Amino acid sequence: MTDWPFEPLAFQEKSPDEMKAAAARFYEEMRRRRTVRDFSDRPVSREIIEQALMAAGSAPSGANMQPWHFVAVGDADLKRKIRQAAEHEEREFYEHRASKEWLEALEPLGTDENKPFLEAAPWLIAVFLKKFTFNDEGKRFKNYYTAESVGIACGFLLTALHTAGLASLTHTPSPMKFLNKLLDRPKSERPYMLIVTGFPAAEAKVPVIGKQSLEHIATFFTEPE
Ligand code: IYR
Repeated sequence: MTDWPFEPLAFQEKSPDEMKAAAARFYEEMRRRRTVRDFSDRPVSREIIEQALMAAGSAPSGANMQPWHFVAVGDADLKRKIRQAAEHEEREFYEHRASKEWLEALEPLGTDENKPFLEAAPWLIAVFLKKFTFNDEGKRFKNYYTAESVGIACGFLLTALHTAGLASLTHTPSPMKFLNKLLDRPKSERPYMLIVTGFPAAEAKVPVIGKQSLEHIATFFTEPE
């Protein structure tokens, strides 16, 4: 048996009606979230970003190692440097690295190597995956299920930003190593995703794309009625 202290779970039970209503309300809220690529330069207070990052940091993780680090960039000069580096990699991607099949898959999204949103949006949040954690004495601890954990934290973050009334974009310039250098993060951290957030531009448009039906994405095995 573990000696680690345990405490009672602060579980908030809902009535069956409340459960149904809450589940439906959440779905309605989340299905309205769209990835936005046209951002306004309208400022967003640091406090909102901090709250969203705290929600992200509350995510479950392998052995509770919390293998993430978030760098929030609101500085215009740094955003410009990130844009320049990302566009450099993206130009390579669109002109050489991407397969024909990949470019065809991207066609409906209308993306290309130009990333003006990296300067226009008030905040860029670079998410780093920590393969190791170092304690105060510099001892190295391995983290577990890091990709799963950081993916979940990013899901929490996107949900928190949307709930706060912000638009967001998951941007994955590839490779992203330049983020370590520009943001002064150690080699033990792998850049995982660049999340762009702010208000959408007044004229922002999004592609007409659909989501698959429940029947398509899920299978149930239940007791016979
Ligand atoms: N990283 C490139 C290409 C790209 C790839 C996927 I998969 C997308 O869903 C969208 C874009 C870019 O950001 O343009």
